[in-house]
Amino acid sequence: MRIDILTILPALLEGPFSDSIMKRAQEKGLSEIYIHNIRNYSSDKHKNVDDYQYGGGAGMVMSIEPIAKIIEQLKAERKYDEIIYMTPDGELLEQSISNELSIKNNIMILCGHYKGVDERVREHYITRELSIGSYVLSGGELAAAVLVDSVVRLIPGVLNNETSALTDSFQDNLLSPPVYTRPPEYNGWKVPEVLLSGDFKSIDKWREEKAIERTKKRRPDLLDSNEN
Ligand code: 6GU
Repeated sequence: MRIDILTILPALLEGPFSDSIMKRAQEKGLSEIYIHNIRNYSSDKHKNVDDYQYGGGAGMVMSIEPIAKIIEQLKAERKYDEIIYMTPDGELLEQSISNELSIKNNIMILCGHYKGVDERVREHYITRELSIGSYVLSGGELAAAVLVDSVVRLIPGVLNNETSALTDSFQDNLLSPPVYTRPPEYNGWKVPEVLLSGDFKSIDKWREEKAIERTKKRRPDLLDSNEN
């Protein structure tokens, strides 16, 4: 999968993809991530990428021109399955959306800033708008990093069996059960007996019960959505 991210703050995206699973996915050739600095496409002599909004009001708006230029250029090179705009007023990101995106070939992601982007960009180029939660971030970059991480780890071959995405929280609308590792007792705090029993049928049953119990307590909304 190829992912192109358009941003005015490329430095914010240097870290998240250069370590751990995201790094390995790129090394294995399973994902290619390109960061494009929108400012490099500004024809303005001051390299401006924003302007005052028509009609007045506080806050700058990201201009259409440099964004259109880079989108047109990338679209001329290959077909994009989705051109996503990261914005707090977008559709709420859920595991099902990440699953859907993980089987695409080419995705473009535009990171919003200031008061947002000129509406004509959204009307004419954007195919999908996503938010990562009901709170406001300074820009779309951290949200884009969250989206890309959640998608790339689902690409077949990125995770090995031990870290398989199939057992993740949310994949079956359940939170994960508690986990333990050595030592079996620390400071008098014991690992549940059943996990040491070697009886895998009982262990599976215990894990399922705990997953349901935890979901009921912390995210009952997930159980409701199972019934739909
Ligand atoms: Cl996608 N962008 C911004 N700026 N804030 C957010 C968000 C996105 N999702 C949640 N808050």
